Amino acid sequence: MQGDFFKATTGDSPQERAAWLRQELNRHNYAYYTLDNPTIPDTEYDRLFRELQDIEAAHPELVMPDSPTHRVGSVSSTQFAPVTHSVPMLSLQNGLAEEEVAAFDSRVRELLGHDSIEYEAELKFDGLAVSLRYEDGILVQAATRGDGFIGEDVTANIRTIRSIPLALLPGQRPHVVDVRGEVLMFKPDFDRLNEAQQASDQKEFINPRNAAAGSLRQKDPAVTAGRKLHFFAYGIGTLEGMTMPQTQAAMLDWLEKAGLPVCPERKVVRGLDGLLAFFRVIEGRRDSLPYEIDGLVYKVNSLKEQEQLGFVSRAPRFAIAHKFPAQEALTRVLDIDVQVGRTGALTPVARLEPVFVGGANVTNATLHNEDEVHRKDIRVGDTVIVRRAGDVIPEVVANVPERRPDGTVIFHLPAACPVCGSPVIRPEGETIARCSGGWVRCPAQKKTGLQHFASRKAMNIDGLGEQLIEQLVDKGMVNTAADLYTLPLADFAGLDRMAEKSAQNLVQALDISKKTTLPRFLYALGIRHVGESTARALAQHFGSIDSLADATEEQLLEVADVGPVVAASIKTFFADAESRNLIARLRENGVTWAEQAVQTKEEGSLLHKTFVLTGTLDSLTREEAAEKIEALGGKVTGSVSTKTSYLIAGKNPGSKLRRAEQLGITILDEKNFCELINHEKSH
Ligand code: 9MJ
Repeated sequence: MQGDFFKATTGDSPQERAAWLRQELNRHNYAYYTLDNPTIPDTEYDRLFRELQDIEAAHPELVMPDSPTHRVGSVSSTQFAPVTHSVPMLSLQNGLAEEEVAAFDSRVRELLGHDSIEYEAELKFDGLAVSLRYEDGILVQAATRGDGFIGEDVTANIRTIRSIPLALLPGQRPHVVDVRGEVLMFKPDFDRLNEAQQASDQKEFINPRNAAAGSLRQKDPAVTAGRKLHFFAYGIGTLEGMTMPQTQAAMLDWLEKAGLPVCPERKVVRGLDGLLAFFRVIEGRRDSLPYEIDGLVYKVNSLKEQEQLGFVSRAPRFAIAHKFPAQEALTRVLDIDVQVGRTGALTPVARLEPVFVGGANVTNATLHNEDEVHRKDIRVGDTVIVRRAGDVIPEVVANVPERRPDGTVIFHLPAACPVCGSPVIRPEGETIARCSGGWVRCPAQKKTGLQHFASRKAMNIDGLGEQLIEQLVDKGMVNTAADLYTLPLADFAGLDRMAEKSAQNLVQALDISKKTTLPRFLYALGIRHVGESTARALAQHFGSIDSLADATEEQLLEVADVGPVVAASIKTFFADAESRNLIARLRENGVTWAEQAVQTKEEGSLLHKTFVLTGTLDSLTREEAAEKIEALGGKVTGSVSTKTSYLIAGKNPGSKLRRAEQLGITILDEKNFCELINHEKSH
């Protein structure tokens, strides 16, 4: 769709198209590099750029002196003094697919006349390329890449970056060295910066790269100093007074030895297979890296061979960037729907023209809440930047104001629930608006509430999914969770796409689910703010549902992790006759759980110990492990931090294991963990 969309705005002849592309690309260049305010995602820019390159290749007469294909990077602004790079800072050829990397490898093999090539593989940082000049070991100048030949003097700002040494280490001080690398902003610093921008009503940055660029190109170095920037070195331009190392790997080792930050995630590998294997390792770790990368860079390791290979037009022949699928793309908002969640929360959702981003087709993206829609000013008809990174749900990052059609209207949530028509209420000072119908009147809340009730960590009713619940509610067969346990087999068998056998299985699953635990039951009730871990804490503290139901606010506040908001929510839930009635009916229909031993806050041999679980355990599920820890007074959290006491690592552990290793946290395998629990139990 994107191609057609853009084509529709221009003429058809190659000449007209090329002129339009030049104008567009120059405009985007200006917005990107000079204003630090990109108007389109990189992928879209690259697409337009490649289209212009193709037209110019087919029609050399159309090549114009102002063509952006003649530049490596940007137009310099007048804010900073120009710096001419003594060795140009070139860009890299891009490989988006394995075939392109394979073609690169065979080209290199052919040109060098070897069967297999030694490469140095490194990460491709998504930041801003700079060149740092050290004379006799002292940082004397720092420049951005600019157009590759002339950059901008950003020395004062670069000096504020703490990881950049102002002097190289003694003994490693050549007469002149230009260090090439990337200035970047780490993800947590980016999040903090945007929170601060939002709090002070300033424009947020679209991604860490733009934030890094915007921060580096500040007139006032004090502003740059306030933004946490980092630097990774990956190359050398000019070098005088020292012999150049013989390989890329040795060059990086030397840079490190001289006191410059070099990313440890790098590897010398052999051949295409070696490159692709390292690519897959890094791909798997990408989301747990604290900074953004957009791919890997492969460089022929021998510098002599690099020289032999030389350059083609704008890029070296000895290197290629193997890029991940883009995480941002451009598409159009077809509509803004409003979804009603389990607790009645109304969430605006953008329905999008389908777009391939982050390795998947995206058709919807959450807009979170009404304030967020207004802050980003997203309207139906807008062209927007959508982002889908890792496992994160797709998000609308920003709109592209220039592409807004006439006649768009500001979005507002409806005054009545779109599902049940009950009034929508948004209390003063809250961002979330809710349907006031509750699960009794609002089928949307009823359905999502039942889905939650049946979910794996709640009553774990195997086979009772979204579509079945939809039918059960719509046909009026189920009104509350208690009704699930009274339906005869024949009723289930009569539903769409429900064979006799699946109906039998479902009845059996319902039967099995009746025997549950108090924490699961409490969690299944869907009390607002009572997640799995709070449910476990409440069960341990009160021991029975009746004492919890009768607890005063003071008693509730005695439970670790229960604050005034949670306490109020629990009180409200049990004050409602509907809730008490539901619990009574579930019990009448056979839902039971074992009595739970009451554990007070002061008891438990694992008190004040914090555990994190990763990977799969053989003898018990993660929920069971968590129950055991909490039964002994310990706490289970989701992420590793300096406060973590133990990491329990099962089979196929995730990135948490590496983080725990980095922080020096005690790591237990399943056997150690069971020993710890049994030991503590017997004391
Ligand atoms: C990035 N962006 O991380 C190069 N790069 O080498 C790395 N860029 C590069 N190397 C030669 N790791 C030109 C650009």
